[in-house]
Amino acid sequence: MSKVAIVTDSTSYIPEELRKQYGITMVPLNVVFGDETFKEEEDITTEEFYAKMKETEKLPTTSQPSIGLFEETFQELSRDHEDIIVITLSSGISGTYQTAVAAANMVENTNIHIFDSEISCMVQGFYVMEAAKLAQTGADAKTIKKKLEDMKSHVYAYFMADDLSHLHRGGRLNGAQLFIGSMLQIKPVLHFEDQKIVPYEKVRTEKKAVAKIKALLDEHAKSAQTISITVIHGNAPEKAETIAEELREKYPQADVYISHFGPVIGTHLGEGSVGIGWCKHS
Ligand code: MYR
Repeated sequence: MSKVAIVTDSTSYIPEELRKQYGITMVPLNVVFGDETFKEEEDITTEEFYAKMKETEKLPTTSQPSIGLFEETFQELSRDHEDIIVITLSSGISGTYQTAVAAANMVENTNIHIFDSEISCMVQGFYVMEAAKLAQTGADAKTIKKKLEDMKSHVYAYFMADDLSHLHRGGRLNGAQLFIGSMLQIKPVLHFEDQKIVPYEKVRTEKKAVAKIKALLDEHAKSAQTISITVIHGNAPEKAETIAEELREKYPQADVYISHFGPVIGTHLGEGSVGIGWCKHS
């Protein structure tokens, strides 16, 4: 048992086997269909979610974990850990970070550190996995936090939403006012700036968006000795596999994974969305 417990929210979408192997505790966000609330990963799988999306007339919404759930999780972990490091999705798109901070203030006898990943999905997962691996080797909280801060300048993610109206409707698209009317019809490349989602480049088609994202990756991947890359998809595994295969061939030094936009993020991006995230190690 390591001294430092690692906690993440569900939107890092780290598979359960990996969470078990690395001792990662997951706190789920919720997806809400009408009057039914599902904790993602626990009450609804990604497959069930996308199937339900097709049947439903009223689109789902999402909500952050309750303060009580965070407090309960922290109380439990505080029994046998001196420190708890919590890695959340970006504070600019969800209240999860703030709720974790408020819950941490309710727990005594343990140092709780809340880290804003400023991103989400398996890219947030890069931070979580690194922290968990360090915790397992006995690293202390200060060392792990320093590593997480250092990683921020090496982590990138660009993505496109198949249907921008979901992001717009949920109020999670910033800086698009100037061309929002036309933009709902097109596939701009999106990214995070100051914790928020903003358009990076306005392109018309998915093909062009993916080509742009690959070009942005190339700037880093061609000079990297080691790089982790994740191709993220919203219920579009074939699309992701094609991109991943191409990247594996082009960058033999890279670890290329496929990951997904689960229920909460899928609610905001829609089915068919894709993204690429990477973390340059050297
Ligand atoms: C909540 O209700 O608190 C959750 C809100 C989640 C908003 C998600 C917006 C899309 C994020 C895309 C992340 C792409 C990462 C590569």
